[in-house]
Amino acid sequence: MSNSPRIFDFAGKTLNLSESHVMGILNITPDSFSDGGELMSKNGDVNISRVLTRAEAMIKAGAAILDIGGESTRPGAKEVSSPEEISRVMPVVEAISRNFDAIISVDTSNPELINLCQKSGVGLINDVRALTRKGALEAVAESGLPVCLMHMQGSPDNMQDAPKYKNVVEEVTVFLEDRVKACNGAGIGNDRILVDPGFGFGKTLEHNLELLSRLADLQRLELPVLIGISRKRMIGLITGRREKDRLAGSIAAAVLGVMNGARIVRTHDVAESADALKVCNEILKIS
Ligand code: 7PM
Repeated sequence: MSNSPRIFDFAGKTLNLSESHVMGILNITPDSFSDGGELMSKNGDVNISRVLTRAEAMIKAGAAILDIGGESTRPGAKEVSSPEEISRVMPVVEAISRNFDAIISVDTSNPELINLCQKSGVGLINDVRALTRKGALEAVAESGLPVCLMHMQGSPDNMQDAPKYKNVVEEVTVFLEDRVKACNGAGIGNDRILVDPGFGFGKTLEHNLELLSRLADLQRLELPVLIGISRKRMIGLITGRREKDRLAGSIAAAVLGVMNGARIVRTHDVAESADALKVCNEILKIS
């Protein structure tokens, strides 16, 4: 964990990943009432002016990246059609790209959406399926965009049924290693890849704790690590709190993650996370 500058290029916008940064979550789905639900009206239309207000607040609060998602990956969530996902995400991408200069990440597994991202000011494809959907690897390769590869055991509709590992840290690392090789084979260089252990995606509380405790083992991949723990069930199980009351627990987990090597933290609570990461960054600088 060196403190020498480590510049990552998000399609023209750069971040120094020797420090940690906040990625703010913008969910454009009708079911995520605790955060993004109100960004869509009942009839399914995206409320662009509300999205822009939320985006601006996140940027002012310190988000370096905004992660825009139109598909719910909650356990048991219904799959969204490709045209529906595109009609949720693209107007938001275009509006944010026109109005702000934060890095735009698109949370998708859909090659048709990935194809539209290159010319729309997007800086990162964030895929919880690690480019395993047919055509996704080729679409990212062709786009020239960087990608975040996330580990998941199973699929969103069955992943929490009975997650099982012999050694969760090892299996997650090997999976990510294999997906990095697949990317390299398709022409996506390591300078365009981030990795994410996928907290809550086919993992029990114990698996999540082991991953967080040994997150530094992922440094074996020599790639920047992104984590998403914000308000997740693991925080609820530990603290006994409902989703909206999981801020303190989420911050503790984020800080532990950064001190174990994570450099991008995906979160609903940008202002609080940005303050916490400023403290982490000062410690990283002197260690
Ligand atoms: C249940 C599971 C409910 C997951 C909600 C979620 C991540 C992500 C999401 C993550 C990356 C949520 C999520 N989580 N992308 N997308 N890493 N890279 O909390 O951990 O929003 S969806």
